[in-house]
Amino acid sequence: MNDIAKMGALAPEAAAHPDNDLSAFWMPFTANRQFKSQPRLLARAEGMYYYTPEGRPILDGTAGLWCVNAGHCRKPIVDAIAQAAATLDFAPAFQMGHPAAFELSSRLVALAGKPFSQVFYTNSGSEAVDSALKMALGYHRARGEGQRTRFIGRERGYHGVGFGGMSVGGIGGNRKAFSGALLPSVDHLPHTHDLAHNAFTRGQPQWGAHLADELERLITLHDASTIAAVIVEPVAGSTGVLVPPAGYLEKLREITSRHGILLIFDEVITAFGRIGKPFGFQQLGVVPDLFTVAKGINSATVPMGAVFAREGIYEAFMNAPQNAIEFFHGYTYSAHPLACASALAALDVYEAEGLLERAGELAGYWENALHSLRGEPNVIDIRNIGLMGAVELAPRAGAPGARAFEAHVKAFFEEDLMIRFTGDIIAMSPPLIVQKTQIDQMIERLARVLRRLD
Ligand code: PXG
Repeated sequence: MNDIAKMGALAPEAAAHPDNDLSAFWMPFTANRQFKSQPRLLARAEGMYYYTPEGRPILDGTAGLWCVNAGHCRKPIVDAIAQAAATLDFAPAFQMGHPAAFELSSRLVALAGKPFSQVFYTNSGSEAVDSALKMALGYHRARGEGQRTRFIGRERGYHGVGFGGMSVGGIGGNRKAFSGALLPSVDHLPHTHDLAHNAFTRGQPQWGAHLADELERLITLHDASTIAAVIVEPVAGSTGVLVPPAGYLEKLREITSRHGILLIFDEVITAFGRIGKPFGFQQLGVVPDLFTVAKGINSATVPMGAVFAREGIYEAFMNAPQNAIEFFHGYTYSAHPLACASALAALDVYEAEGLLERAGELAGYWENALHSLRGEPNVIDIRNIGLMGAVELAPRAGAPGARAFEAHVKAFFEEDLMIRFTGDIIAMSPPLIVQKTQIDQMIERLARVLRRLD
């Protein structure tokens, strides 16, 4: 009897697939043994719903992993991918090109608006982050400031899992096992999460802008001339929707500009409509020098990420000799034809349905719905911006993280609802097509889960 059949008693859904053996797939960022003892399988998806192998609909409260912004299996995107696969399956992007890559770049740059003028493609957010860091180093070197090699990240920042992103990232657990191999010249700003001052804030907290002044302290310590870039998520997603205090990002912008340091926003989650405008920086009113995207760029249909560069960055590289490669960086699948086709189709859907502004329209409704959970058992904070929200639970004595993990499992099995968890924080970020009635259902289901938890 194979593994999954043995688990039949525990997980009838998994048993519906007797040919499956769960052991060979080493699952990413997963409690593998727990999952394989209680599998949560998704077989199909449409619109706002996933479906289990038996056809049980699961309301998607997280847009997959913060990424399926247009909703699942949208026909125009599916058709565009199928057509691309049949027309131009692959084309090299090194020293060659294909039309969709250029068309997509022009559309993306227009969507970002001035001062952004170039887009560089990757296959993931992690690669976008490492590409942006390398771009920052190359930019300074091309301008005769090759000694600027230091990066400043932030505690509780998540910038993916490449060596660069992990190094500037601020999640202890993601770094611990690899600590001997992190980038050498990295420092971190303090995070901005403070329950004593900001619990149950709606939108941007008023307290905390002064935490950006820590950058001045790091600049005094290291000297500005050694610092290439500061990288932050405009809204920290993975570590539980940490909304920037009012005035905080403005201060980071002012300090970095004054010292010739590049400001990189990691918009892998906040881009493509998540907080109310096409890009997070547009909603928050602070313009970085570089920003990274992935996920929503094509509603997560084909792996794709990108770095946007403001005017002057690309140009700094163009002083290389004629016919020389200007930036020694790129991926086999940079601007893959299927990814470009899916992104063009996703942009069409976003524009036709007004989805990149929809989080702004629904933000008030979402905020009220989410904050109605105040007073439910163990809820110690609720926070929100656009269509992102988090409910923080008091940790169970001696078992941090257990309560939110159980909420995730109960939501899936008992309430047909998909939510994310990190530590004892529950996070939600529905597809941008979500209806108000579906927001109500998510909150009602989550409330029932919270009432059933010890
Ligand atoms: N930067 C940010 C801000 C991210 O949120 C990455 C980089 C890395 O992207 P890739 O495509 O390499 O995974 C991310 C990814 C979660 C969760 O549940 C978040 C991410 C990925 C998976 C799960 O919070 N963010």
